[in-house]
Amino acid sequence: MSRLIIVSNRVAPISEGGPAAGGLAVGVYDALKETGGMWFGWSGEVLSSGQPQIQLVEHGPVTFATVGLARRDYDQYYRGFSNATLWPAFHYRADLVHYDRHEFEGYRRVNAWLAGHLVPLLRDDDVIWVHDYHLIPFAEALREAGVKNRIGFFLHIPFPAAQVLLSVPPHRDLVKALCAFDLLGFQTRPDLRAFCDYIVHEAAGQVDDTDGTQPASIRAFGRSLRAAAYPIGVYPDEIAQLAKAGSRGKPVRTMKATLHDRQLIMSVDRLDYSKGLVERFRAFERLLDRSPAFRNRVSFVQIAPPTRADMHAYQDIRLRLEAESGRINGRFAEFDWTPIRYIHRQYERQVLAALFRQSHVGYVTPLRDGMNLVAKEYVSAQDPDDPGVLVLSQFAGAAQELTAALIVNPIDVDGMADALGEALAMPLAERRARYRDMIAQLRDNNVSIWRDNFLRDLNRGAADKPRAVRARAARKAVVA
Ligand code: GDG
Repeated sequence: MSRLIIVSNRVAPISEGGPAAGGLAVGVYDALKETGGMWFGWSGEVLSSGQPQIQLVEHGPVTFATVGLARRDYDQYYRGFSNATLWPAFHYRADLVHYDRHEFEGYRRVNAWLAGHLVPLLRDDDVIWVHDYHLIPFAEALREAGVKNRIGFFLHIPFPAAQVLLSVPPHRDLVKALCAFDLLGFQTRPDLRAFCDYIVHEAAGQVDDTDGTQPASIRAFGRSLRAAAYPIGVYPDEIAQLAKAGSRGKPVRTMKATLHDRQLIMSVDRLDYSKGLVERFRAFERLLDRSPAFRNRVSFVQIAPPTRADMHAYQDIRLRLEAESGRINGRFAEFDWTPIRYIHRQYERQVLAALFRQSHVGYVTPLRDGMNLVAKEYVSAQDPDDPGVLVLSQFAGAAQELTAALIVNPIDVDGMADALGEALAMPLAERRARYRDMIAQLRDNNVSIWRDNFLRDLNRGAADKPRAVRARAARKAVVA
């Protein structure tokens, strides 16, 4: 069996039993353990002096290969082009896009430099799976170094509509670089459609017809590749176990004691402007404003651990949230009730799962999100006999699958307040029916299935000759 090589910006922190984090890290690590292989990427260290050295750590059949970044590389590749240009643009925030040509050069330079560290570690039949927007030029860099292996790419964030992508000056270089992979994976069909639309209308490329059961075949920039949607999942039964076990723990007992009989609305997000936190706080305020019966009857807990805290846009969203929660609490709080508990800190997975299980509403309203695993984790953690209700943004990738959630537009404050009111009052029979629909969906597409589908298509490409691409220059691509 071929070895699997995972390449991602950050390599999941390694503990005795493997990576400590959940979801993606666990799913990918399982695959690595089965086939044997390597996880390669940035260690998370920023070096102020000296030459970064590659570190190899073996865990059974898996090698973790990590390397630090020099300060300038961190600034240009990570803080700069990845997170100040691509992240906002791909989340449809053209207003926040910052562009500096030197940072783009740094982004390409670091991709080539990382690829250069991987090349000597590769064997001829290794299969390489690259993850996310930090590493778009990675396959191109490997190809330039003479690597002929199968290389796949999965984009965890949305792929924007062509008109939005055009706001990134080197958009053509980026899409050309994506075409150096053999297989591209997107979270949803709309993301795939946006990519194919760019190929046909902006790159004069060709996309074959597909009914969605097979990857689309694409020809552009003199290259042939395939692309499909592979919605990432979770392990719902494991999360349910974790939630049950955590329910007996101290944090949950404390929370229950302070809630008394009030209903609980829960949100958990990295503190990011794409997650729609300000609009969400305002919708909760609108609910209290319009429906006094909910005052002192409902508490909203927002856990928002810090992320990219050395970037201006993130400092800004933090200040705005602190101001909003302070203002709303000042307006409605009583001696024995704080309406919004906003907690800027990280908690253990088990605590989060247990809190999801205790809550009446999971409130997940990003302005844009590739998938949003929190939505899937919330549903997974519920008690099947007495489940809570998921209120979910139509712009989270998860809304394509979790259609039994209450789907909202995250900028429609009144619409979200309506949905919160409906969720808090929803009869048990309807809650159960919606839960059954969603949990079945999550079991049908768990994270192993996601990973296996992607790797099957990547490996299948090795056996087949790429299907002949039929020219359809005059026709719009039909991909969804
Ligand atoms: C990117 C895409 C896509 C959060 N707070 C804590 C904590 N978390 C965990 C959640 C969840 C994960 O972090 C966040 O995943 P999301 O999917 O919600 O969002 P991003 O971080 O933006 O992830 C996204 C994802 O990649 C996967 O493809 O779905 O669209 O943006 O698992 O539970 N975990 C712990 N403590 C916390 O305080 N332990």
